[in-house]
Amino acid sequence: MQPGLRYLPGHLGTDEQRLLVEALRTAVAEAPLFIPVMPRTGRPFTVRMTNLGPLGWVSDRAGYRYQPSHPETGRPWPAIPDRLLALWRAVSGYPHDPEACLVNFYNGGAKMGLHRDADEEDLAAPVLSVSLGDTAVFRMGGPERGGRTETLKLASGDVLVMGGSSRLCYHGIDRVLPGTSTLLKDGGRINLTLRRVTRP
Ligand code: MD6
Ligand code: FE
Repeated sequence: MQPGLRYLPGHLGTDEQRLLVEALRTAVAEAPLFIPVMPRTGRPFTVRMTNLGPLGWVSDRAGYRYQPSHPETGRPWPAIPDRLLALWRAVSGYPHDPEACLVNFYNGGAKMGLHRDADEEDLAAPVLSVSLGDTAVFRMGGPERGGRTETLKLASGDVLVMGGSSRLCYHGIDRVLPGTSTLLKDGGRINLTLRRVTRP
């Protein structure tokens, strides 16, 4: 494993996972999932997204960026639930709160190509990821595209902290394994990534 990568399997119990899903349902009613498109080409992502917090990550033909409002409703993103802030304070090792929580929803054949999370000004803060629902095959590489990679299965309740020298490593989701969790009534997977965006 890359230095600075911390994998906390089963960190969240099933009751905590259910409460998080409940909070997310409320948030998604206010800030609906949307289908982002790739910069320049306009090719749609296979995941659907929304955000929580003062800033949200979006991708459209103009590029990747953080912005304070939902691209379709124009309304501010809903707040990050307290239980997610508590998780960040407990495990991030970073003294300031996150400003963005990206919500990715995978169903059907959704996946996420290899990428780096590099749109944040504050790269000293880790990115904290929470997996809910069906298990995903997560691919982790190194700092260069095309290097050696390894896979890790991320199950419901697993937490991954990408900090230190892993913070800018390539990673992605090869696929989601259907029927591996009963947390979400209609199946699929939710991934939450908590990020500090600005330098405090
Ligand atoms: C996912 N995760 O698990 C995609 N990014 O669906 C990410 O892209 C990610 O897990 C930064 C840090 C941790 C992650
Ligand atoms: Fe990422």
